[in-house]
Amino acid sequence: MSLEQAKQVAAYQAVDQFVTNNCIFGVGSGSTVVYAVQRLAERVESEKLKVTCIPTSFQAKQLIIKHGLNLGELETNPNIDVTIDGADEVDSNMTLIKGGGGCLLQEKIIASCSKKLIVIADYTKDSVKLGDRYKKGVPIEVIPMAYVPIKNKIISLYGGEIKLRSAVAKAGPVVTDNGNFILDWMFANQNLDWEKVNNTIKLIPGVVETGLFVNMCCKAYFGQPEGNVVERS
Ligand code: DER
Repeated sequence: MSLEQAKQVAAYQAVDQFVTNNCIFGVGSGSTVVYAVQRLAERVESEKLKVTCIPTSFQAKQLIIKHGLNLGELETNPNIDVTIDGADEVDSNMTLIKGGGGCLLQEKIIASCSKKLIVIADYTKDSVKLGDRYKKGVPIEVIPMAYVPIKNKIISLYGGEIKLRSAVAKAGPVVTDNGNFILDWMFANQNLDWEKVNNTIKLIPGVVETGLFVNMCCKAYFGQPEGNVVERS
Protein backbone atom coordinates (compact mmCIF):
# COMPACT_ATOMS: atom_id res chain seq x y z
CA MET A 1 0.00 0.00 0.00
CA SER A 2 1.32 3.45 -0.89
CA LEU A 3 1.62 6.31 1.58
CA GLU A 4 -1.33 8.01 -0.12
CA GLN A 5 -3.44 4.90 0.33
CA ALA A 6 -2.39 4.75 3.98
CA LYS A 7 -3.46 8.37 4.41
CA GLN A 8 -6.79 7.64 2.73
CA VAL A 9 -7.70 4.62 4.82
CA ALA A 10 -6.95 6.53 8.02
CA ALA A 11 -8.96 9.54 6.86
CA TYR A 12 -11.98 7.48 5.83
CA GLN A 13 -12.06 5.59 9.12
CA ALA A 14 -11.90 8.80 11.16
CA VAL A 15 -14.67 10.51 9.18
CA ASP A 16 -16.87 7.42 9.39
CA GLN A 17 -16.40 7.21 13.15
CA PHE A 18 -16.71 10.86 14.14
CA VAL A 19 -18.85 12.84 11.70
CA THR A 20 -22.55 12.88 12.56
CA ASN A 21 -25.61 14.72 11.30
CA ASN A 22 -25.91 18.39 12.35
CA CYS A 23 -22.28 18.53 13.53
CA ILE A 24 -19.96 21.54 13.35
CA PHE A 25 -16.84 20.10 11.75
CA GLY A 26 -13.33 21.58 11.77
CA VAL A 27 -11.44 20.91 8.56
CA GLY A 28 -7.68 20.64 8.98
CA SER A 29 -4.93 21.39 6.50
CA GLY A 30 -2.44 19.37 4.50
CA SER A 31 -2.56 16.42 2.13
CA THR A 32 -4.13 13.80 4.42
CA VAL A 33 -7.15 15.97 5.15
CA VAL A 34 -7.93 16.02 1.42
CA TYR A 35 -9.08 12.41 1.81
CA ALA A 36 -11.15 13.25 4.86
CA VAL A 37 -13.01 15.97 2.95
CA GLN A 38 -13.57 13.57 0.05
CA ARG A 39 -15.12 11.03 2.43
CA LEU A 40 -17.17 13.74 4.15
CA ALA A 41 -18.58 14.87 0.81
CA GLU A 42 -19.49 11.27 -0.06
CA ARG A 43 -21.34 10.84 3.26
CA VAL A 44 -23.10 14.22 3.07
CA GLU A 45 -24.37 13.26 -0.38
CA SER A 46 -25.36 9.68 0.36
CA GLU A 47 -26.72 10.18 3.88
CA LYS A 48 -28.06 13.74 3.34
CA LEU A 49 -26.06 14.90 6.36
CA LYS A 50 -26.20 18.49 7.57
CA VAL A 51 -22.59 19.44 8.40
CA THR A 52 -21.12 22.92 8.82
CA CYS A 53 -17.42 23.02 7.94
CA ILE A 54 -15.00 25.43 9.61
CA PRO A 55 -11.67 25.80 7.77
CA THR A 56 -8.21 25.98 9.36
CA SER A 57 -6.57 27.65 6.35
CA PHE A 58 -7.08 29.04 2.88
CA GLN A 59 -6.37 25.53 1.58
CA ALA A 60 -9.06 24.03 3.81
CA LYS A 61 -11.54 26.68 2.70
CA GLN A 62 -10.82 25.87 -0.93
CA LEU A 63 -11.39 22.16 -0.22
CA ILE A 64 -14.76 22.87 1.41
CA ILE A 65 -15.87 25.02 -1.51
CA LYS A 66 -14.54 22.56 -4.11
CA HIS A 67 -16.64 19.76 -2.63
CA GLY A 68 -19.78 21.87 -2.32
CA LEU A 69 -19.86 21.53 1.44
CA ASN A 70 -21.49 24.01 3.80
CA LEU A 71 -18.82 26.62 4.65
CA GLY A 72 -19.07 28.13 8.12
CA GLU A 73 -16.82 30.39 10.15
CA LEU A 74 -15.60 30.52 13.71
CA GLU A 75 -17.36 33.84 14.37
CA THR A 76 -20.78 32.23 14.01
CA ASN A 77 -19.74 28.72 15.08
CA PRO A 78 -17.29 29.09 17.97
CA ASN A 79 -18.19 25.68 19.44
CA ILE A 80 -16.90 22.97 17.14
CA ASP A 81 -17.93 19.36 17.70
CA VAL A 82 -14.98 17.65 16.06
CA THR A 83 -11.93 18.67 14.07
CA ILE A 84 -10.05 16.22 11.88
CA ASP A 85 -6.52 17.30 11.00
CA GLY A 86 -3.15 15.93 9.97
CA ALA A 87 0.11 16.00 11.84
CA ASP A 88 3.80 15.90 11.08
CA GLU A 89 4.53 13.66 14.06
CA VAL A 90 2.66 12.16 17.04
CA ASP A 91 4.58 10.99 20.10
CA SER A 92 3.62 8.37 22.68
CA ASN A 93 1.90 11.03 24.81
CA MET A 94 -0.20 12.20 21.85
CA THR A 95 1.82 15.41 21.64
CA LEU A 96 1.84 16.64 18.06
CA ILE A 97 4.19 18.51 15.84
CA LYS A 98 2.05 20.41 13.34
CA GLY A 99 2.77 23.18 10.89
CA GLY A 100 4.64 21.34 8.18
CA GLY A 101 2.15 22.97 5.85
CA GLY A 102 2.46 26.34 7.53
CA CYS A 103 -1.11 26.43 8.86
CA LEU A 104 -0.43 25.87 12.55
CA LEU A 105 -1.94 29.12 13.89
CA GLN A 106 -5.47 28.70 12.60
CA GLU A 107 -5.23 24.94 13.15
CA LYS A 108 -4.45 25.46 16.83
CA ILE A 109 -7.21 28.06 17.19
CA ILE A 110 -9.79 25.71 15.64
CA ALA A 111 -8.47 22.76 17.67
CA SER A 112 -8.80 24.81 20.87
CA CYS A 113 -12.47 25.47 20.02
CA SER A 114 -13.20 21.78 19.30
CA LYS A 115 -14.67 19.24 21.68
CA LYS A 116 -12.51 16.63 19.93
CA LEU A 117 -9.33 16.90 17.85
CA ILE A 118 -8.78 13.79 15.75
CA VAL A 119 -5.49 13.30 13.91
CA ILE A 120 -5.20 11.32 10.68
CA ALA A 121 -1.86 10.29 9.26
CA ASP A 122 0.16 7.58 7.59
CA TYR A 123 2.36 5.27 9.64
CA THR A 124 5.47 7.44 9.16
CA LYS A 125 4.03 9.99 11.59
CA ASP A 126 3.69 7.53 14.49
CA SER A 127 6.65 8.02 16.87
CA VAL A 128 7.65 7.32 20.43
CA LYS A 129 9.44 10.65 20.84
CA LEU A 130 9.16 13.86 18.82
CA GLY A 131 12.10 13.93 16.47
CA ASP A 132 12.31 10.17 16.02
CA ARG A 133 11.06 10.46 12.46
CA TYR A 134 10.18 14.06 11.67
CA LYS A 135 13.45 15.89 11.17
CA LYS A 136 12.26 19.29 9.99
CA GLY A 137 11.74 20.53 13.53
CA VAL A 138 9.00 22.42 15.33
CA PRO A 139 7.41 25.16 13.22
CA ILE A 140 7.00 28.47 15.01
CA GLU A 141 4.90 31.28 13.51
CA VAL A 142 6.45 34.69 14.19
CA ILE A 143 5.90 38.35 13.42
CA PRO A 144 8.31 39.01 10.52
CA MET A 145 10.21 41.91 12.06
CA ALA A 146 11.15 39.81 15.12
CA TYR A 147 12.37 36.57 13.54
CA VAL A 148 16.09 37.13 14.31
CA PRO A 149 15.81 37.90 18.05
CA ILE A 150 13.29 35.06 18.43
CA LYS A 151 15.67 32.68 16.69
CA ASN A 152 18.54 33.79 18.95
CA LYS A 153 16.43 33.47 22.11
CA ILE A 154 15.24 29.92 21.34
CA ILE A 155 18.78 28.77 20.54
CA SER A 156 20.04 30.31 23.79
CA LEU A 157 17.29 28.52 25.73
CA TYR A 158 17.29 25.09 24.09
CA GLY A 159 20.07 24.83 21.52
CA GLY A 160 19.60 23.08 18.21
CA GLU A 161 19.28 24.88 14.89
CA ILE A 162 16.64 27.24 13.51
CA LYS A 163 15.89 28.12 9.91
CA LEU A 164 13.59 30.73 8.42
CA ARG A 165 11.32 28.70 6.15
CA SER A 166 11.99 29.58 2.54
CA ALA A 167 9.23 29.51 -0.06
CA VAL A 168 9.55 27.17 -3.04
CA ALA A 169 7.53 28.92 -5.76
CA LYS A 170 8.38 32.40 -4.58
CA ALA A 171 11.65 34.16 -3.82
CA GLY A 172 12.19 34.75 -0.10
CA PRO A 173 10.48 33.30 3.00
CA VAL A 174 7.13 31.54 3.33
CA VAL A 175 4.41 34.03 4.33
CA THR A 176 1.51 32.39 6.18
CA ASP A 177 -2.23 32.96 5.65
CA ASN A 178 -1.88 35.43 8.51
CA GLY A 179 1.05 37.41 7.01
CA ASN A 180 3.70 35.95 9.28
CA PHE A 181 6.98 34.03 8.91
CA ILE A 182 7.70 30.45 9.97
CA LEU A 183 10.81 29.42 11.86
CA ASP A 184 11.63 25.70 11.87
CA TRP A 185 13.42 24.73 15.05
CA MET A 186 15.45 21.53 14.76
CA PHE A 187 15.71 20.74 18.46
CA ALA A 188 18.69 18.78 19.79
CA ASN A 189 17.13 17.28 22.92
CA GLN A 190 14.18 14.91 22.41
CA ASN A 191 13.46 14.62 26.13
CA LEU A 192 12.10 18.09 26.76
CA ASP A 193 8.89 18.86 28.65
CA TRP A 194 7.00 19.97 25.56
CA GLU A 195 4.26 21.70 27.50
CA LYS A 196 6.84 23.86 29.28
CA VAL A 197 8.71 24.44 26.01
CA ASN A 198 5.52 25.54 24.28
CA ASN A 199 4.58 27.89 27.12
CA THR A 200 8.10 29.37 27.32
CA ILE A 201 8.47 29.97 23.59
CA LYS A 202 4.99 31.52 23.44
CA LEU A 203 6.19 34.19 25.90
CA ILE A 204 8.96 35.43 23.62
CA PRO A 205 7.79 38.76 22.16
CA GLY A 206 6.91 38.31 18.49
CA VAL A 207 6.07 34.61 18.71
CA VAL A 208 2.52 34.10 17.46
CA GLU A 209 2.17 30.33 17.92
CA THR A 210 4.15 27.10 18.00
CA GLY A 211 3.49 23.85 16.20
CA LEU A 212 3.53 21.94 19.49
CA PHE A 213 0.00 20.66 20.19
CA VAL A 214 0.15 19.41 23.77
CA ASN A 215 -2.81 17.64 25.42
CA MET A 216 -5.07 18.59 22.50
CA CYS A 217 -5.45 15.42 20.46
CA CYS A 218 -7.84 12.77 21.78
CA LYS A 219 -7.33 10.13 19.08
CA ALA A 220 -5.03 9.41 16.17
CA TYR A 221 -5.52 7.12 13.18
CA PHE A 222 -2.41 5.82 11.40
CA GLY A 223 -2.84 4.11 8.04
CA GLN A 224 -0.52 1.12 7.72
CA PRO A 225 1.38 -0.36 4.74
CA GLU A 226 -0.75 -3.49 5.02
CA GLY A 227 -3.96 -1.49 4.55
CA ASN A 228 -5.17 -1.57 8.13
CA VAL A 229 -5.45 1.37 10.52
CA VAL A 230 -3.83 1.62 13.94
CA GLU A 231 -5.75 3.81 16.39
CA ARG A 232 -4.12 5.49 19.38
CA SER A 233 -5.66 7.63 22.13
O1 DER B 1 0.63 21.81 8.45
C1 DER B 1 0.00 20.99 9.14
O2 DER B 1 -0.19 21.09 10.37
C2 DER B 1 -0.51 19.75 8.47
O3 DER B 1 -1.66 19.25 9.12
C3 DER B 1 0.59 18.71 8.51
O4 DER B 1 1.02 18.62 9.81
C4 DER B 1 0.18 17.36 7.96
O5 DER B 1 0.24 17.47 6.61
P1 DER B 1 0.16 16.16 5.69
O6 DER B 1 -1.19 15.55 5.96
O7 DER B 1 0.29 16.72 4.29
O8 DER B 1 1.29 15.26 6.08
